[in-house]
Amino acid sequence: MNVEKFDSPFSYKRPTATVESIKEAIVYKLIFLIGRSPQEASQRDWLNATLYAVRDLATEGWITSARQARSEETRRVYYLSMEFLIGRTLSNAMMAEGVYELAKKALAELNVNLEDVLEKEVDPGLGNGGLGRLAACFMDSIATLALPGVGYGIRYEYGMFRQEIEDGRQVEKPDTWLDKGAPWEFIRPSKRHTIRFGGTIHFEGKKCIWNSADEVVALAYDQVIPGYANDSAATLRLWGAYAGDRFDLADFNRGDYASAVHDRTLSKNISRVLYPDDSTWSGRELRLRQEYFLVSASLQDIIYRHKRIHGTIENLADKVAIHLNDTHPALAIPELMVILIDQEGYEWKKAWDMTRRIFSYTCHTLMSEALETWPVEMMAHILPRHLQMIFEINDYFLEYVQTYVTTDMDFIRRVSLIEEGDHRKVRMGWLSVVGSHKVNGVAAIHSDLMVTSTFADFARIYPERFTNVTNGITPRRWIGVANPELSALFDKYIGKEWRRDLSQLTLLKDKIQDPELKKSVSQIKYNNKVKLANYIKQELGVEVSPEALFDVQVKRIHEYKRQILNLLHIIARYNAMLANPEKNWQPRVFILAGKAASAYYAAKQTINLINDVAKVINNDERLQGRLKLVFIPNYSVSLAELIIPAADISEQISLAGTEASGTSNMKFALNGALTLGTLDGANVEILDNVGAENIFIFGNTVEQVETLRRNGYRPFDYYQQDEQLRQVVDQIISGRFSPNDPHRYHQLLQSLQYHDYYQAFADFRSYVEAQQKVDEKYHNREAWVDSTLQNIVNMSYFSSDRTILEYAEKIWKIKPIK
Ligand code: 26Q
Repeated sequence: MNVEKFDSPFSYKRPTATVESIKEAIVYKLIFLIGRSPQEASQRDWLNATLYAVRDLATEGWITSARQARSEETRRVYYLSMEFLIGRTLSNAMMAEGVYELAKKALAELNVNLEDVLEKEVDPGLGNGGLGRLAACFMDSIATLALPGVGYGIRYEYGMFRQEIEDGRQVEKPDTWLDKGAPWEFIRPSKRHTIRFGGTIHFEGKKCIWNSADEVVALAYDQVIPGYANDSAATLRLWGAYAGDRFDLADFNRGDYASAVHDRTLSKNISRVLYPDDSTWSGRELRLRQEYFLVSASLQDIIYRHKRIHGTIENLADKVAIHLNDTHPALAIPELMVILIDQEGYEWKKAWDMTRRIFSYTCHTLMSEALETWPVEMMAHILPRHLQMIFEINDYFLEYVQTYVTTDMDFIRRVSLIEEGDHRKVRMGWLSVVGSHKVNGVAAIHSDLMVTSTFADFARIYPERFTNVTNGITPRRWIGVANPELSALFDKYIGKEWRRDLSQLTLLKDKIQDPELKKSVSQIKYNNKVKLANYIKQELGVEVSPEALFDVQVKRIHEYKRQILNLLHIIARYNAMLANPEKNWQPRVFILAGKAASAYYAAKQTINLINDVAKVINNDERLQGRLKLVFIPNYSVSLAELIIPAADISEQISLAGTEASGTSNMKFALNGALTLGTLDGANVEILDNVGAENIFIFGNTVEQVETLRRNGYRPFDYYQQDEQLRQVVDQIISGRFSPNDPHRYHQLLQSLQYHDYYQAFADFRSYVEAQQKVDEKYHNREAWVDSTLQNIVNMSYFSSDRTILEYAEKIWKIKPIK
């Protein structure tokens, strides 16, 4: 017994990290928490027992770092995000606590294999893609840097759908991740807030009164985010919706207990399901309710905690920073105004000054069609007081513009928070800019484009407000967990510090010509490819050779990401191989994965086409196995951990100016894949860091894309003039890959021939040429491994620790907990 961590008079048995104590802890959890004997325990029981044992190790540091932060009364950041794609937690937590090997031994002594058990852990899909995964990497960095920060999100009962492929087509199945229990959660029954919706407002003098119509209760579920080897942890608090104590009393009194209870279950709809990325914004009432649910619960929580620590909210803006992960939680701006004015009695101008000091906002897109707007009518119905507040903010803002910037009515109309027209809409992006003191893009090129395109008018009004913070990824998960062999190699050459300080990778630069190191790096890549090949064989029944070049494109399926361009080249290569079968073709495996939003027809067609083409290619014996194409179903964080370390080529081929940053591009390069990409998003900065000899850049630049668009882009001309392209397109249209349904891709291809909004045809030739350079380079395996290493050692800039430190210093103004 000892009492190191908490003041007396308490004493408790601290969990310790030895094989013996971990083994004891696992068995204890198994028997007393799970209620199973070691003889009867299933793999899942062992998983949960291990998880509880490891959770204990992180919990003490978590509680003490939270207490420490409270006692320092320091400024904190609250990261509001509709998505957190945290992935599996156990192996990451074991590494953070430094007990991976110990736990492995402990389990082995119990005749249990750790790796088998890890595979049983669910991977909660509480996000769509990049934005959600970024939030998870940020939480990991906040914890590791011991920064005072809390993440707030929604505990969706159903996360991102499970993707199955039936007959080549995507089928969505519910993701029932909670069915197996959620052993890492701490439920906080006392942390509950009431969220109000609907009803009416009226003024009593100057005071606005909101009589809401419905109420829902938000209940907190906390998750420990352990910092790496620092005895500290951050909190991710996810809100679940409940009916609270309210019954429909009318029903109840009528004796209709069943309907009264039925009504309660309707309340839970709010946190029922994650919305799949709509790609273009389409307003849905439930989504608006979800966004407000997150915002209202989180702000009540923030203010409650602030008052408990400081006893006043007078200093709120000194102590609280709230970050908006895209516009999805932007209602927090009017919400705080409503709290300060209606509840706390602040005068308008003072409340507005506080609000703007508190908020900052990250924009994750450039495509104007993806900017969030809400019909005024819908908002009036669900959030009448907030709509009223937005109108007030708009009046105040437009008056400022007219006084200090311009009286040009066109300009005023463009920057108004309300889009006028038959169906008036609230512009959430504009609201976020106006209500924040800092606005950032997520890669240099994206932030530059923000101030010249989407937000150009606002950059004129508030030039000092806009800034860039290039995205990053956590090395703990994307090397440590995902690539244990590469981690061990780093440990051997430069020690373990790189996990906490990725700039240590530069130490490898001196050793880059070490033949031993080169050999190991290529052996590790090979081993990772074997693992992936085995998975492909097991899941898809397709044989792929780890000797082949693995060319990988994994991400959400979107037209702007241009999976179709990838496919056009694959078919062109197929044709070329058949035309010249004797040539010494570099064997290749093309690997694609990703989900299409369920209502996104073109994206679903793309998946269908990939699978149709795969069927033809993989069964064509004339190729002698030198070309393979596989679509791996149900892309997720855990699949990314398997696929990315096995890649030789990372496809980052979005149309220049469309991918805000990308983050998988960073994960690939850090794991030694060479990028084949356009000058888009963070590819530009990857090029700067790894050097032009170690990356394959192709395609039109942003300027060329714009010129083409301005001058009337005619994809049909490219189709006519490029024989190889024409052949491919004709084949798809003629049903070569869908003989039983020859018209299947008419529409998809027609839209390419006549519109091709993302200019795939324009970049086709340049892409094919770049792919030839890839082959040539791979032929010289020495040169390839050199480039692989150059990629790895030059990626330290892309650590999310660097990213988070920039946010902490430039935007949030927060410092580490002592
Ligand atoms: C829209 C309408 C209704 C419901 C949901 C949505 C929705 C959901 C998710 C809209 C957008 C998203 C996600 C966007 C996203 O992931 N953006 C990516 O963010 C990454 C992190 O900054 C960038 O690296 C990527 O470039 C960007 O595409």
